[in-house]
Amino acid sequence: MRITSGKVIVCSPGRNFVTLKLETEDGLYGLGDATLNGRELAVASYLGEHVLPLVEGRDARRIEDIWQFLYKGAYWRRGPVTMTAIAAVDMALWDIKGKSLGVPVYQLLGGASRDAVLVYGHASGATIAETTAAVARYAHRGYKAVRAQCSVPGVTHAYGIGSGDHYEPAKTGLAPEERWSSERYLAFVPAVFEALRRELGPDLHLLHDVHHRLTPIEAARLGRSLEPHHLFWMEDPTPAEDQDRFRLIRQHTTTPIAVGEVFNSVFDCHRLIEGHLIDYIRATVTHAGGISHLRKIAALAEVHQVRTGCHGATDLSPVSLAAALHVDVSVHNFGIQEYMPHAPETERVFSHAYSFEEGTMHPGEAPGLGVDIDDVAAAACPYRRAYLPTARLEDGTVHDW
Ligand code: EZ4
Ligand code: CO
Repeated sequence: MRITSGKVIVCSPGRNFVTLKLETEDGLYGLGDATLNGRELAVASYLGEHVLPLVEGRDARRIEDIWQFLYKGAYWRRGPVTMTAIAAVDMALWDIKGKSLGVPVYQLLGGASRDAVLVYGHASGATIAETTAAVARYAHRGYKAVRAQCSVPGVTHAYGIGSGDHYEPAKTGLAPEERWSSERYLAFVPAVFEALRRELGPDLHLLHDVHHRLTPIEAARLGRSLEPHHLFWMEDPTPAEDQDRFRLIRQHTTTPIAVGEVFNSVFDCHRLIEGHLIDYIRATVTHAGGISHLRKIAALAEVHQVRTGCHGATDLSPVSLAAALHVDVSVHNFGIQEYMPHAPETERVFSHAYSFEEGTMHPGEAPGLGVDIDDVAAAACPYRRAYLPTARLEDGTVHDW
């Protein structure tokens, strides 16, 4: 079953997405998500200029062989641009294989390990009262797990504060530079979770995203101060370039640790996993080399009792969310899946078989990944340059956003 052509579709239905469509001589096609938020055209170019000429003519059934060929054959290994492009090819090939065999992809991954996939939603507010009301709205909609972010007094931009129940960090045009104070944040956050537990009780799973903004010792302090409010996890407490630094956080707190939405291979997290320094690995399909590579990360994690918690923000397209759900429902060591519903404009371009019910999701029973793209609707939404924000400390020093 030869791959006859590949098309890179760049569109902006509410936000930018890069989608790969691989077609075979049998008339089947598969979709892959190649969206790298704020760097979309770099991946589109890498795919179009370098990857697709190597893929056309190959046997679409040889998913692992094509993955290894694109990874090892580039000589220049890893990196988000390269791995996102490989991920898109891999997703499209799993989609094709599922369609050719008439089964949903999760059946090819060992079948379902659970009936449905626990997901968490994103709540935020300008004040503790607003944040509590936002979390309560999610609970009323059936969510069993909610991420809570709150504006910090004296900080002009805390991470993760949306308008209403919508949060979208990328901004059209050049990136805004935000100001940040870890001191003000650390002094304030425990009160947010104290109020949430007081108002909403012990049952709801509460999550929080630090977004890489603390030093290891600051993160240790935060984790310890949140212990009475028993979080499901504290996410990305510190940047993970030096994986061993997580040992310090681990030694100081029982608050569970999740990390890895920016990881792009098992080599970014094998020390974290083998050292039992984290509880959840957040790598996801699009940015970590596709279904094939994410499954290897999940397998290593399973050996060390680390569970999965795939990134699932709106900058991961419905193709990526579907692929994550097929992995989530099949791997034994699934933990939770992030879920931000896509904008109505996005839903008009991408139709999907996955569904949400009572705080859980299921990938559906459609053959392949179960997502389709409306090429005409996509073409009506041209790319618009957009960047993620950047951050500086109060004295002007560049900080992690
Ligand atoms: O900032 O997806 O947990 N979710 C997140 C996201 C990320 C964006 C970056 O592209 O941290 O909101
Ligand atoms: Co995050």
